[in-house]
Amino acid sequence: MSQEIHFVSHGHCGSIRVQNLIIQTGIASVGDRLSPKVVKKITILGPPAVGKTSLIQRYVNDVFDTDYRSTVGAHVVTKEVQAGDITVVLTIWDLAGQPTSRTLSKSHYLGSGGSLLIFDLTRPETLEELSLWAAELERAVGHIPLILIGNKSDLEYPADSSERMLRMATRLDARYFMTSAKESINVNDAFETLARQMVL
Ligand SMILES: Nc1nc2c(ncn2[C@@H]2O[C@H](COP(=O)(O)OP(=O)(O)O)[C@@H](O)[C@H]2O)c(=O)[nH]1
Ligand SMILES: [Mg+2]
Repeated sequence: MSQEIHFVSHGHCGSIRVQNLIIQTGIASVGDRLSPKVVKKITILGPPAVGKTSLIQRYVNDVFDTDYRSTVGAHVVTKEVQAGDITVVLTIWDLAGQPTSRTLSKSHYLGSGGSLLIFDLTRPETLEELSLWAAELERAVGHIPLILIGNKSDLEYPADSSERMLRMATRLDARYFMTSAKESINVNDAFETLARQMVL
């Protein structure tokens, strides 16, 4: 089950809604059993056009579209996933309006239980830019579970990409995946690995 929340300004408006979600949840029924239900915020970070919105759309709605540019302001979607005995309600915070790591409002990072750091495998410079995003995130919320994602694996990319990705993952203490939002490769694995890391 998924639910979309759109709003035009970030900050209090967004956090109030997320808090409401926390208040409303607590116990979920899974089959004939009751299981704990927790809400976790994950932030999706990375430079423009690496495929952040496409990965979220693939994971939450299982679709791929070539144009998501119209979104204005913060954009949050939710999705429930099972991690062991725990039902995790992921509130997934996309970036909109193409902010940089420094211009992104601090409220966007606050409360994050985990983060997906996304780069474009076909543009190696986008991997290097993730250092800045990771630094700003850590300044705001300390060290949290991170997944490094090299997206667009369906396209041609430089041969040394996986080596460079592994080095960055080691530096960030992150797990890593090569994904394609277009061909639906590794997308569920990446989100669900993060969900498990946040609660288990
Ligand atoms: N070939 C390919 N294109 C992708 C993939 N993911 C995103 N794109 C394209 O890359 C562009 C930017 O994607 P978008 O999700 O808007 O990036 P964002 O700015 O990071 O949210 C769009 O034209 C997408 O269709 C992918 O896995 N493979
Ligand atoms: Mg986007």
